[in-house]
Parts: sequence; structure tokens; C-alpha cells
Amino acid sequence: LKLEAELRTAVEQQQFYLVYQPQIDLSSDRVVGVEALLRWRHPQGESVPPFRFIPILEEMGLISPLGDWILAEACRQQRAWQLQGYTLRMAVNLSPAQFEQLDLPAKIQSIVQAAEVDPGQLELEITESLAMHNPEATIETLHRLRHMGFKIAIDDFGIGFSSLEYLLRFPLDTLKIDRAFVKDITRGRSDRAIVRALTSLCQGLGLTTIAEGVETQRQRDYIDALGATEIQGYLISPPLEPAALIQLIDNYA
Ligand code: G
Ligand code: G
Ligand code: MN
Ligand code: NA
Repeated sequence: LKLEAELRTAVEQQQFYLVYQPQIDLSSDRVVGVEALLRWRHPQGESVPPFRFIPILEEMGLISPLGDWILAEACRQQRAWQLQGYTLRMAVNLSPAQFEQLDLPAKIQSIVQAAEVDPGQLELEITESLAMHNPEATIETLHRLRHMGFKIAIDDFGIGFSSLEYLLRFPLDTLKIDRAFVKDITRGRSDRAIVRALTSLCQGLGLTTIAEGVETQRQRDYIDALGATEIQGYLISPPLEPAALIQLIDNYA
């Protein structure tokens, strides 16, 4: 209850900010994109991780207004980087309540137009479980978003493996392999087999595959050999504030 009251204040007083985690293309070894991740600047200095407060915001019905701010802020940052000469694909996470708003595509379009960013450089991430909650409605919304030029990524992929064939009928651009499969990639034959199956499927379908949670060079080498196109993880960098992200790009490789 205390957390709920604090979150209401946090939304009113704009105590949120975004950090950005780089995504590396394995063939060029360059930063090609970033994922925007929400952070809360708690007034008492406590660090409350998003997996604790986002579900509560969702239950309180506050995630949609905040989601609009997240999109606008990510686009504003992307435009600012563009003007500095850094062209980066921007990935933004969409929550279930946000995704289910009927006017979401039009809203995203107007946010993107106001920020003067290229819709093809905005990647909208939805989780596998969100997608499968109401697959027919999801497919329709994704078609509308893609028609507007936005990219679609499926996040945390692999948990609901049984729905693989079905899920790949969704209009997608990118599949993000859940870090659970990366974690033991150097040890587990089954994880390697799953990752190989996913990357070859994506290759056949022309999808980008991003392996999440890559923490070591050995994991990177395995992931690369198994055919993923991009990696994201602590090996490259944790999520960073904008100035630090640009510093990383300037010093990279
Ligand atoms: O770095 P990390 O602790 O940021 O993220 C934890 C979880 O919170 C992830 O599952 C991530 O998808 C989710 N998350 C982080 N930022 C956002 C956001 O801006 N919007 C939504 N809907 N989820 C987010
Ligand atoms: O939206 P998603 O669930 O993919 O959010 C990414 C989450 O993964 C964030 O919480 C981010 O901080 C976290 N993360 C990013 N890179 C790594 C990593 O290399 N290892 C681990 N354990 N977590 C990571
Ligand atoms: Mn994500
Ligand atoms: Na993820």
C-alpha cells in the first residue's frame, strides 16, 4: 500500500527516467540499437527494480499514461542522438494494458511524428505471453503497427516453446531469445539445440535474432556460432544513461 501511494506520487511528479542498453550486431561488431528501460528515482534513494513496480503500475491503471511518456521520451532521445550523428534503432517495451488500448497505433504514430523520428527505427517489444494472451487481436494490432512502418520484436522468447509454430505466424521483425537459454549455453546441449533451432528458423523467415543476457565472451562465441544476428547483455554493457551510452559507442571496438 505504501508502494502504491509512492507510485501515484512518482507518476504525478515525474520521478521516472530511462536508461539504454546497447545491442551489438555480430557481423559488424557495432552498436546498432538500444533498448530503453524504465528506472524510478525514488525520493528516499531506495532502488526499486522495474519488475517490482511495473506490475503494480499496471494494476493501478497507471501504466498507459506512463507508457506514453516512455515512448515520447525514448523518441526524443533518439532524435537528439540522430542530430548528433548517432543513428540508433530504439526498442521500447510495451506492457499488456498499454498494448490493449484500441488507439495505441494512432497514439504511437502521433508521438513519433511529433518527435520527427523514422518509424522504421522504432522497435516495439511485446512479450511472448502478452502475444499469446489474445493471439487474434494481437495479430491485428501488429499488422496495423507494421503498416505504419514500426518494427516489432517478440521479447523473452522461448518460455512458451509449444506455441512456436503459431507465434511465428505473427508479423514480426525481431525475436529476442530469452536469457534463460543463454545462461548455460556453454554447458547445456539442449539450450544450444534450442538456440540453433530458433536462429535457423529466423534466418529462414528473415527475422533478426537478438540473444539477451550475454555476460561472457564464451557465451558470445557460442551465440555467434549458433547464428544469432545480435547480442545484448552485461558483456557489452548494462543499461546506461544517455551520455554514458554515447561514450561507450565512441570508445567501442
Ligand atoms: O533492466 P530491467 O530490470 O530493466 O527490466 C526488468 C523488467 O522490466 C523487464 O522485463 C523489462 O521488460 C521491464 N521493463 C523495463 N522497462 C520497461 C518499460 O519501459 N516498459 C515496460 N512495459 N516494461 C519495462
Ligand atoms: O525487457 P527485458 O525483460 O528483456 O529486459 C531486459 C532485462 O534484462 C533488464 O532487467 C536488464 O537489466 C536485464 N539484463 C540485461 N542484460 C543482462 C545480462 O547480461 N544479464 C542479466 N542477468 N540481466 C541482464
Ligand atoms: Mn525487453
Ligand atoms: Na527480455
